[in-house]
Amino acid sequence: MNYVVHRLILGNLKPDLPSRKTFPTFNPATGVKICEIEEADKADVDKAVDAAKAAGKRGSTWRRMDVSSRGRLLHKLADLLERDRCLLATMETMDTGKPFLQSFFVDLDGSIKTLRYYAGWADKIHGKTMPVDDNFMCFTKHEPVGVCGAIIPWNFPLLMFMWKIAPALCCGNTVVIKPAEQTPLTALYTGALIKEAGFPPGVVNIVPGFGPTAGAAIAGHMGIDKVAFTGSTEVGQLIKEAAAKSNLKRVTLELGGKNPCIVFADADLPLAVQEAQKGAFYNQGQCCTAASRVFVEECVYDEFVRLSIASAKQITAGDPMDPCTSHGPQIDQQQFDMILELVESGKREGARLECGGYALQDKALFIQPAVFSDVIDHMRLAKEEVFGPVQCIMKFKNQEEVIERANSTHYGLAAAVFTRSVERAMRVSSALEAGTVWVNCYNALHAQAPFGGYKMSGNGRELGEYALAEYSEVKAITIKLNDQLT
Ligand code: TXE
Repeated sequence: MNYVVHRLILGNLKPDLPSRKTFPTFNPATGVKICEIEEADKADVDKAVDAAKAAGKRGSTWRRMDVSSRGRLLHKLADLLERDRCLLATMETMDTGKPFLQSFFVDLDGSIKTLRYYAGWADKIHGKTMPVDDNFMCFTKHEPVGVCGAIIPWNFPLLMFMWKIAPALCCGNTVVIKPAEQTPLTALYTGALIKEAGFPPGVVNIVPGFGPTAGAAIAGHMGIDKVAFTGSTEVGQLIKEAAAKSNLKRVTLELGGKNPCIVFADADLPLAVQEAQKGAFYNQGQCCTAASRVFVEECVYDEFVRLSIASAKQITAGDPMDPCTSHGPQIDQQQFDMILELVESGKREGARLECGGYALQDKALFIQPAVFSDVIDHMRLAKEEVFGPVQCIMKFKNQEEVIERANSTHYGLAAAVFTRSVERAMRVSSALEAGTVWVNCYNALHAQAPFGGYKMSGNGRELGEYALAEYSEVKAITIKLNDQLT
């Protein structure tokens, strides 16, 4: 295929968009170019912001729309995703390399559920009435923030798109969203579905382009009132800086993690092995929630390592479109090289590579999942986000020690505890500095539950009721009452 996908800016825009450049998107499983995408730059972001502002201004169709109708539009979009589920899953697999069944069941399922969850909220967002001193009546209204910018990564392109637009739209905002340059396809296709669902023009504007150009233009834009970002911690810092230096727009960040997964001796060991490995290798290890530090109590350590090696050896990498494949390629050469470099650093620093950790020669960006044992806290493998299929297993002696070690990181996104003791599960999950703690499970994410990080893993929460606050302004209205009436 060699055609150009036109930018889908759904505002009142003329086709004479300022930038005419294109960029390619590749299938990471084959290295073959899928198509060219028209590249949005700063001038396009300006136009998208104008369209978003116009769509959200007082008196506009979107602002006047019944809240229940807003909810219906989100449901309609979910219906269209269900209708085109197979196509979207295929596109997602071609663009990211993730196994088709995962695209179909996990990414599409999560995307549809996120839309439906926030569709349900659209007519349930309300303020409070406060008893105030003296003769006044005071109540709050929750209003849209305005134009919401969103910058998303390549590891879950469609799902991240929905995590950003669904709460924003349900609260009545308009959106300018930039998909990652590696994976623009499902976002662009969804643009057509948004149009088909009947959202007014300009409510969602999609600007595929690169970080330093289109992304930076969003972060520093004077006309954008809030920006939501998912990506690296380094870029998260740039986003916050750009927000501070422009208009102090609100910022929510979902960044990296170095997530501890703690396995106590009383745990169901086969379950812990299976879940910890799912945590380490899911989506080729390209998850901010990846279980990248597995701490195992010393009396079950050797058994845990043995079972983990046996399990990792069973994983076969292959064509992501084949339903039997559970492991695909890394997203691009840069990520691939970085992962193998970290594997080398682990070997150099004295960790024991038990299996995998090498490039599959015939398959360009494929890495055989690696299990390292004897990883020590000071090693790079134990400190840096690998973002690849590398499991690091470490030993611990007691509860206090492991909590201390688990928390000794700048990150605080997710954590897991495996134990049969409810009391221990409660104590340890309370002590862990992480936005999410899973007990006897891993990667259990739900549209209803908040997600976000402590420390340098981010600011704010996505999903659940908590996300509504990120996309709403609270207005307090105070009315002086006639003294005679009280
Ligand atoms: O991330 P970037 P990259 C982590 C993971 C990975 C590393 C690098 O450790 O190895 O980040 O990945 C846009 N202004 N995560 O380079 O650059 C970019 O176009 C505004 C964790 O892909 O942060 C893309 O849309 N935007 C993560 C998005 O930011 C900019 C998911 C993410 O890209 C920009 C992905 C700029 N100056 C990577 N520069 C997670 N939390 O799930 C780039 N972007």
